[in-house]
Amino acid sequence: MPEAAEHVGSGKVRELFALDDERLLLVASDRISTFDVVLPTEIPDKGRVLTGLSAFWFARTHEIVPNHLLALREDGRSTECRRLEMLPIECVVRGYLSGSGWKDYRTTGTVCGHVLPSGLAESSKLSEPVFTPSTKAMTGHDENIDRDRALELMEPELYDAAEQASLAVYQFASDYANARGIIIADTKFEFGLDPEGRLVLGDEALTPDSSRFWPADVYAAGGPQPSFDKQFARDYCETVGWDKTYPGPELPDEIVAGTRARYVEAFERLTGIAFDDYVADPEAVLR
Ligand code: PZK
Repeated sequence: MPEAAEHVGSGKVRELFALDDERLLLVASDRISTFDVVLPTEIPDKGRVLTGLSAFWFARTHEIVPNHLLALREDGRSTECRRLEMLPIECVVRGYLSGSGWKDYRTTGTVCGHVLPSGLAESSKLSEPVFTPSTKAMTGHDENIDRDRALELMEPELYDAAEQASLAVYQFASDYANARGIIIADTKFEFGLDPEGRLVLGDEALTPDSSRFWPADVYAAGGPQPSFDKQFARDYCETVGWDKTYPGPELPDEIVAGTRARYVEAFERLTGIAFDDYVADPEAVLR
């Protein structure tokens, strides 16, 4: 943990500290949320898995769009990053119809202004991935918006650049993951501007917390898909009759172990690096 670093923000399962005027430290905890509630039980190494995966993607996509990564700390869960002026929208890309995309399609036939073909089912693969931005809600859920609504918040050139970068990074990662048996159904990026006004990818990228990861071997459109990482925890939560409001249930040891194994499996399949090797030397994901 940083000595005398100012705490500047909290996510549900992450913390942000200022290192100086130009740099931030992003720290990923082992906390897990299901049904939007952070559970009282931690998943050992979850923060390391997500930090390592995000750094892996940053190292492999920086030629598509520059990113905020400066360094990985020895603890494997902390990322030093460039301080940016963040855009006012969340940059979501969907390759499959799920979550709010499926919900919007069912009621309107469209998602964020994209008119989709009729007859699609829940979890259907889209013929082309679509850029479906949302507003950043501090409380409650982000609201899907179309291009015109986004242009009330930002310049069109910047919107178009963020859309193009989002689609390109998603396409790269989606193809990469698919070849390793993982479907990235959708993902959320956060971009910012550096002091020179250049578009830079920030936050965490292409992790199971910022994306839907589905196991490709059991994929079948027509209903919800199991989550690659959280399915054991979700299934357990469903069996105990929890009403999905705070506080959530404690997870038993076998659910913790099974969930940890799935996070580690996603890390190893995608990076091709043994998780123990990452823990011994986090910079292994950058090479
Ligand atoms: C930034 N967040 C969200 C993420 C939290 C909060 N590189 C950057 N420069 C400026 N601001 C941010 C970033 C990044 N990343 C990100 N809020 C501000 C967030 C994680 C934990 F507490």
